This record gives sequence, C-alpha cells and structure tokens, in this order.
Amino acid sequence: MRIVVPAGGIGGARFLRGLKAALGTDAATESNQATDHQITVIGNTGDDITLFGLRICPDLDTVMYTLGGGINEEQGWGRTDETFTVKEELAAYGMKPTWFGLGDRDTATHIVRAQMIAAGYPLSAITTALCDRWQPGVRLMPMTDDQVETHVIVNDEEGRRAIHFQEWWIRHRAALPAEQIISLGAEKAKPAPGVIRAIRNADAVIIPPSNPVVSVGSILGIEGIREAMVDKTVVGVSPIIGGAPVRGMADACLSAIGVETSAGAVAEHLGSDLLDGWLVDEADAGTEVDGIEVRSRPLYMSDPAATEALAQAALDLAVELS
Ligand code: GDP
Ligand code: FO1
Ligand code: CA
Repeated sequence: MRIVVPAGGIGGARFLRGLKAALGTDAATESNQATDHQITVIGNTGDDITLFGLRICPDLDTVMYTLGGGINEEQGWGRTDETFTVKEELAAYGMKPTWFGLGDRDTATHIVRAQMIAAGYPLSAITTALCDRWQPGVRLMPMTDDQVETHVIVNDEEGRRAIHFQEWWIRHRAALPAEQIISLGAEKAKPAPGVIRAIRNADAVIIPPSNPVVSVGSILGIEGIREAMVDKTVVGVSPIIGGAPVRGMADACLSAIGVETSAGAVAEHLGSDLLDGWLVDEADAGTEVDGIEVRSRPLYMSDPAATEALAQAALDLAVELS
C-alpha cells in the first residue's frame, strides 16, 4: 500500500512508528528488503523559526529523530543524551531568546541545515540529506519549500500584537489568549516537489492524531494539498479524547479558531468532503458526524503494541472505505 500521512511533531511521529510496525516496513528497513508498502510523510513546517541564525524545523526533526531512533523519548522532541552547553554559552553572550532550548547534538543538525541553505538547497533536498543519516523508513518531505510561519495574535496589557507560534507555545505555554492564528506566507506557498504526486499515487491518506490547527491545518492550507486529498480515501485519528488533548495545548488552538475541543467537532472542522473515516477513543463512543464513518477504538499510544493496533485500525478502516 502507498500511504500518505500529513504529520506534525510528537503525535504524528508516534503514530508513524505504529504505522511502520503495522505495515511491516520497520522490519524491512532493518533488513534492507523492499516491501510493497511505502509511507510518504508530508511534514508541517509552520512551526519553523529562525533563531541564532539557524533555521529550526521542529516537526520535521521530531519525525526524523523519532523514526530514526534519536529522539528524547520522555520529552518527545529533541535528541536523546542531549547537553546544553551551546545554549548556556549563548545566554552568557546575552543572546535572546533564552526560552528556546536548542541542545548541542541538535545544533549539529542545524549547522548542516544552515550550510545547505547557504549553498542554495531547498528544504526538501536538505530534509532528504538529513534523513540519509537517520533512515526513518518513510519518505519525509516538507509541505512546502517556501517559508511559512505560524504567528499568533495576542492581546494583553502589552497590547495587541503578533508573536511567533513558538513564543506563544513555549514561552507562554499557550496561556495568552489567542485572538487569531495566522499562517504567514501560506497564501503564496507552493507544495514541495513530489507532494501532490505522492497524494495522487496514494491508496489512502491517514491523518494522524496531530494538532488539527497548527499541524494538520497548516499542511491543508497549502495550495492544492487539501484538494488533492479530497479525491482519496482519507481516514483520521482524533488527537482529542474525552474533550481534551492527550498532550499539549491543542484546546487553546481550537478555541482560537472557534472550534469546540471534542473529537466530533474536530472531524466536522476537517470536513466531510475530506474525511471518509474518523477514529475516536472508546471514551467518545457514540460520536456521530454527518457524512463521516466514525469508529471507536483505544486511541492512547501508550506503548508500541497499542500504537500498532491503533495504526492497524486506521488502515483497516481505510481499506474498508476504499
Ligand atoms: P506537535 O507538533 O509536537 O505538537 O505534535 P502533533 O501536532 O503531531 O501532535 C500533537 C497532538 O497529539 C496533541 O493534540 C495530542 O492531543 C495528540 N496526542 C499525543 N499523544 C496522543 C495519544 O497517545 N493518542 C492520541 N489520540 N493523541 C495523542
Ligand atoms: N519545546 C519546548 O517546550 N521547549 C523548548 O525549549 C523546545 C525546544 C525545541 C528545540 C528543537 C525542536 O525540534 C523542538 C523543540 N521544542 C521545544 C518542541 C517544539 O518547539 C514544540 O513542541 C512544537 O513546535 C509544537 O508543536
Ligand atoms: Ca508542531
């Protein structure tokens, strides 16, 4: 099967690990055997930010490190066995911001990326080059080679202003009420090379339990991507269980766009023209959405077996609805 997965960071990456196990492509990578199955990941780049002169792509790196065995498992982002000497030295120079933790091992990835950007390579080629080391066992491509950044309009005693999504998310823990979430540059951005072709050639699109606004929403906001997916069998997995995100502050993102934090409301927001099937947790059994086949299954990715079973359920539903 050829599966396309539009993914954010932690939720997307963990689901992809289960999908690789369900399709048997993880074993195939290890033994270097080809299989009939191929997973193409369209990674969100809306979280990307330039700090200390380095272009940082958190969601692409989270997918790459998670599938390549280099992720800090507890944290869900950044490298395993990480140290922060560079961060301390930058702070000693008075460099800002101090709220972003770029680790030493991670910095090496960013130096490679910076060097390739300076040499004129597009992000898609740079991502392929970085994946050469990590061998994630999927084709990982950014949603676009153009610069798109999520910014958040906040309004507090300092006044109404736009701040970068990372500042809102990390520094303020999404606690500053968001008036609006903007995908800066999205109107002019084109899908990265191969993105539309991968969707057209796919047997199914599986939307992982990624943030529906700033991960999945950003990807679907790039010209032509949502439209290409509408023609396909699309199955999604809810990141919302029992009216709350499993992790992180997706509820703050949903409130900002006027969508209720519930598994059903997220499916409705993604749209019945796009979604054919939607998996909700057993806690949300009985959820109904017009025009979408809703099934309840255990949706907590608590261990490898549970994650594989969840991915298998998504695959089964996609095959059934094809
Ligand atoms: P981020 O870019 O690192 O924020 O990660 P994603 O956008 O890929 O995914 C974030 C979403 O994953 C959050 O809204 C969580 O609710 C969801 N999530 C995390 N762990 C689980 C889980 O075990 N099950 C489900 N269903 N969703 C999860
Ligand atoms: N998340 C944090 O909460 N604090 C950090 O200092 C931080 C640094 C960081 C560095 C590299 C990277 O790839 C990811 C990093 N993240 C950090 C995670 C990430 O910025 C966010 O969780 C996502 O962008 C939200 O989806
Ligand atoms: Ca993200």
